[in-house]
Amino acid sequence: TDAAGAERLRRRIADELDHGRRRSHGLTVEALDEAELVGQHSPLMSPLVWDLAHVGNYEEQWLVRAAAGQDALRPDIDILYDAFENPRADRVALPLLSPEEAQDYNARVRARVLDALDRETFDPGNPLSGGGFVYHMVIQHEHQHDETMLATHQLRRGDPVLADRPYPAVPAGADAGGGEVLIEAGPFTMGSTGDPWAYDNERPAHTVHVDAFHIGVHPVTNAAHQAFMADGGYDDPRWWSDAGWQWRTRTGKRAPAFWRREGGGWWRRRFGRVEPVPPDEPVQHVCFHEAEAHARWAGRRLPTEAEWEKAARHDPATGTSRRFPWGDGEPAPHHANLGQHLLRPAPAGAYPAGASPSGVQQLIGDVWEWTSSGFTGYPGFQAFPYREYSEVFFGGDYRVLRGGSWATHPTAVRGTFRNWDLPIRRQIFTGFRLARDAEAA
Ligand code: AVJ
Ligand code: FE
Repeated sequence: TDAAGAERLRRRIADELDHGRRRSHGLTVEALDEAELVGQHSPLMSPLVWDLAHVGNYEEQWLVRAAAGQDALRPDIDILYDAFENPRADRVALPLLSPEEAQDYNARVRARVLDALDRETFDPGNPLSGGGFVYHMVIQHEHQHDETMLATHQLRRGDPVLADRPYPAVPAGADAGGGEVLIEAGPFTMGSTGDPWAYDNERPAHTVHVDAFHIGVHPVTNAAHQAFMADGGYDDPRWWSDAGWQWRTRTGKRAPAFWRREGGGWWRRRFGRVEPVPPDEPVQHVCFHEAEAHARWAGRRLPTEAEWEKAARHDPATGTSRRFPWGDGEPAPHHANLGQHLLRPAPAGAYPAGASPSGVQQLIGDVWEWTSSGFTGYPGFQAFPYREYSEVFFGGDYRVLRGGSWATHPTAVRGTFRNWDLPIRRQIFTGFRLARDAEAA
């Protein structure tokens, strides 16, 4: 019945809200002392205590005020936690809530939300709460900030505070090189119209024709990127765009972020631990320019956003698009490396069960993948419920990232999910995959 469906959805939402908050606490008040929570670990990032109260303030604005129609608890702090009013580098100087005040505020907001949730009907005629949309938006928002907080942790100096776990067992016969597969020319359905988790920028579903192309079975590995480096790739302007070469010369970078060379090998710092760079893991912490240069050196290019989504979702047998590469079912641990279960990508070949119908692996999880596409609205795009989530970024100097990383929660990624960042950014958990045009028949 409808009543049973609404009750199931209320339970799911309450559970996911709780999981998100536990995760936020694990990255803040349970991990670090007050000085580290209020301090600035990098000018690229907010103090962690800002993210903590920002997710509570967002929840107040969307679930307490907009969805439940209640009066504001703390209208006075909206301005402090408005991302557009305060650039990240400036947030440390604001009169922010202390960690204790933030936890207390967030708990008061959450109590109001859970109380209102009991009466929620998810009326399909309500654009905000129909199907659970605005609750899903708030759940995803907290997990997106948790991933951002992990990037802050990675930039932080000092002893490790996050528990590490070893690799999962890589299935026997896994091929880390993986080769490439051909995706035949033809139309596919890009984006989604009815998904109650989809953000405005994923909508509406529309048909896109994609020419035939080849795409890598796996993301590019550390070993492959070291081959680019060993061949002088960072010093050869032939492989770089003008903007890329400017970045390369201005910054002097010649390796992914957090790498250093020592004793004839490459080492990396990962959440405060220094370890040899593992050859079979997808490379991460590379910016768009590095990805593009590597691809050109390899005689390849980055996939477009439409190519990436077709490789991930299109089922040639039925002509339909799936929610995930493996089907429409929710991500399970054997499908993909998601949810901060590991603090790292898994080796190439670790998730054969997550392959798309075309045989492309590790599209979801491990590392976000740079595409060659700028961030724009699909035909018929309508900003909802606010322009500042997506629309204000359209047409800027951003590149679309796809697929989520090991740090992305399963609720905050799917085959249609679109992320974006500036082409110089590399503190995020981002790698890339190679593609090329198919020869004309
Ligand atoms: C979609 C990851 C680019 O973190 O800037 C968080 C998500 N929007 N709060 C970001 C977001 C509002 C956004 N990205
Ligand atoms: Fe936010």
